[in-house]
Formats: sequence, C-alpha cells, structure tokens
Amino acid sequence: MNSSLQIILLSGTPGVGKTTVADSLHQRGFQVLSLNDFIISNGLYFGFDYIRESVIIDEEIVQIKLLNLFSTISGYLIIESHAAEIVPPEFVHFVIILRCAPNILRARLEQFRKYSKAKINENIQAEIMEECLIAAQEIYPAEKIIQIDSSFSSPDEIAEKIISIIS
Ligand code: DAT
Repeated sequence: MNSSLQIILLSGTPGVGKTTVADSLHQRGFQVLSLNDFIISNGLYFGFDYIRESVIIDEEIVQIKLLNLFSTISGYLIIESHAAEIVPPEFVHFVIILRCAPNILRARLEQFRKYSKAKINENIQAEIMEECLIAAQEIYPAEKIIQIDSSFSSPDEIAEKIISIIS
C-alpha cells in the first residue's frame, strides 16, 4: 500500500469541464490521469455500446491496472472521469464533482461534441438527476465530496479553487 499517494477524483457529467480543468491542473504541476484515455489506451473494455455511444468498460481489470499504477507513484494524482466510482476508493482524498447549469451544458455539448441529439439529452438528464453526485455519495462520506459549479467560472479559476481545497 502506497500511503503517500493522494488521489483527487474529478467527476461530473460529460461536458462540465473535467478535461479542461485537469489540463489546467497539469499546467500547474499536478499529475493527471484521464481514466477514459487510460481505459482506451490499455484496451480495458469489452466493446462499444452503439446505443449508448460509449465503451463497455471491463471494471475488474481497470481496478487491477489502477492499483498497479498507484503502487508506482506518490503525491497528488488527479483522476478525471465521469465514472469515478470505478477507482478503488482507498487512496481517494477528495471527490470534486463539477456541476453545470443544464442550458449551459447543452450549449457546450452542441458546440464541442459530435454527440447525437439523444446522447446530448441523456447527458442533460444525467446532470439534472445528479447521477455523478449520487454515484459518489454511495461510496464516499459527505465531507470528502465537494461540488463546484463550472457554469460561470473559467477552467483556471476552478483549478485554483481545487488547489485551495486540497492544500
Ligand atoms: P468533460 O471533460 O467534462 O467532458 P470538457 O473539459 O471536454 O468536459 O469541456 C467541454 C467543453 O466545454 C470544452 O470544449 C470547453 C468548454 N468548457 C469547459 N469548461 C468550461 C468553463 N469553465 N467555461 C466555459 N467553457 C468551458
């Protein structure tokens, strides 16, 4: 067990700004892992769900590979994912849930993503239903979960807020 590793999970509905904020944290010297990139680049999925327009993740092997990775690093590690519940919780220091007003989230998804209308609507509904927050609450105590509204703050402002929370 690597006791000096402290993981900050950065979760939230697709489009809330996880990748952009993670990039900003990386520019500020933090180690960052995109769980989606990790899964794809290591082939840790069974296939593609064409109805949900997403990969079908092999969660068991993802957890094994993550634990292998965790044994090799120390310090803070930011992991960004909308499926943060996959990350083994032992090392998780804080869970940051980025939130976004539904109309702003819709505008971002329409402008920046090649999603179908159905997929955009599914994500808006997930945000309204607080799915990522509820998934985190099922695993972590309330004091480890922090929500940050990304609707009217820049990614750099959000990164600074996260740094002040964890330090
Ligand atoms: P995610 O990784 O959560 O799916 P993203 O970081 O890719 O989201 O952001 C989706 C788009 O929204 C991105 O192309 C730029 C824009 N964006 C992200 N954060 C923003 C913010 N705080 N303010 C304005 N636009 C933002």
